[in-house]
Amino acid sequence: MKFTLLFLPLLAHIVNSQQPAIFDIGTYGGKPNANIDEALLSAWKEACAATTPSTIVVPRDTYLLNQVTLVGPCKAPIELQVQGTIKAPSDYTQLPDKNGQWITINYVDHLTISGGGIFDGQGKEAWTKNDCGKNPNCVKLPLNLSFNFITNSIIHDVTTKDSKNFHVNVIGCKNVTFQHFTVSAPGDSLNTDGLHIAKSEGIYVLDSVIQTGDDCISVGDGMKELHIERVTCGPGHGISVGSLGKGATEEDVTGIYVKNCTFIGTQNGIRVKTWPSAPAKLKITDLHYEDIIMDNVENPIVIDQEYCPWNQCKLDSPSLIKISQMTVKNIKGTSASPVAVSFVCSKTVPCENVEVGDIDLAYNGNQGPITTKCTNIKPNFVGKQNPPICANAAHSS
Ligand SMILES: *[C@@H]1O[C@H](CO)[C@@H](O)[C@H](O)[C@H]1NC(C)=O
Ligand SMILES: *[C@@H]1O[C@H](CO)[C@@H](O)[C@H](O)[C@H]1NC(C)=O
Ligand SMILES: CC(=O)N[C@H]1CO[C@H](CO)[C@@H](O)[C@@H]1O
Repeated sequence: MKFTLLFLPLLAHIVNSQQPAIFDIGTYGGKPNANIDEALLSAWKEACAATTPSTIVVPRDTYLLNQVTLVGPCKAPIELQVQGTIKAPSDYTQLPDKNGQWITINYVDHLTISGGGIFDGQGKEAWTKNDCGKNPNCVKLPLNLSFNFITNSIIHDVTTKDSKNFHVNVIGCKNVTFQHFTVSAPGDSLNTDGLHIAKSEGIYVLDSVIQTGDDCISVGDGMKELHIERVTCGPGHGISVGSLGKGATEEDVTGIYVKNCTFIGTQNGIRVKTWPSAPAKLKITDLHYEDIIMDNVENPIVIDQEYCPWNQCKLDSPSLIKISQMTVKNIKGTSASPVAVSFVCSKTVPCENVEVGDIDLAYNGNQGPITTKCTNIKPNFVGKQNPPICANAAHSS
């Protein structure tokens, strides 16, 4: 009798809170240290068809995965709980679809990815073959995790490691949060951007650590409302809007908020880059950078409208992209090069309404005094600037 009294309320609670149904990949033939492409696809198919919330579990072991595309829409919220490690083949020529990504998730509403596990791209071999910076006909390496048209979703407490190319690609998504998300790859791994986010709206990257060989977060065209808060970057190339302008059909970028972030030993801190001699006439507006710590960052604050790596373009016709409504406030720390701030704006469409306030950056090296570089920009200043910013602006073109 006592027993019943104790447990009735608990049972009622379980029924009421509608525990998600569990779809363990083991049930679908997924075994540790073996390939789980089919098991994961079968589990996804059933979980996605369920009319109540479902959770797919990849248990605390190591599994091998060649390539999967998980497609919605699903009938109810769906969670992919990765507790263990999912490993890519180290030889990327083994991938069934050479133009595809490693794990692609498309058209899902209310997706959760969680579990504390690792997506291991095993990129070490592929990085040695990546010459895409120099060779336009290079072999395109697959992305690790590709999210397309995902809405109202959260990806938290998982790690993506040693991707062969960008770690995460976010396109056409809306209201998606990455939290306690870890990206881990060596500083010398090629083209391994942490998150590349474009053509999306309402994306949040919070409380995350991104260590990689290329951009920590790169923002592509058509991005609206991106909030990056309490993210630590480094090694890597920093948080970058762009490069933009190369494609004639690119869309405007608006509402980028970077707050309470730390950059450790990165090549850049915050950066906006656009191509000269490029067709796109875009606007980049509402960029806000606040409360940021730079720890030994080579180029802490950069606008580069003459971005032209490997001499892939000509500098004679300026970028047609207009940068405006930008604030850069409370940036502290150390620069690893003497140029602490570099604002190189377009001669055709100068930067407008850029507000700079409370900069406190020191240079500890011996390549001369700390300086700033400013062309085609007249920032409004608030608070204190150390070093003085655009002090030589009268001489700039
Ligand atoms: C955004 O997504 C989260 C997570 O699914 C959800 O809780 C929230 O209600 C969504 N916000 C809006 C405005 O739909
Ligand atoms: C954000 O940065 C400000 C200024 O450095 C600091 O006062 C505040 O505590 C930080 N907030 C968080 C949540 O880290
Ligand atoms: C982003 C990325 O490159 N992901 C890698 C993750 O692992 C797969 C497995 O082949 C690699 O192919 C991907 O390149």
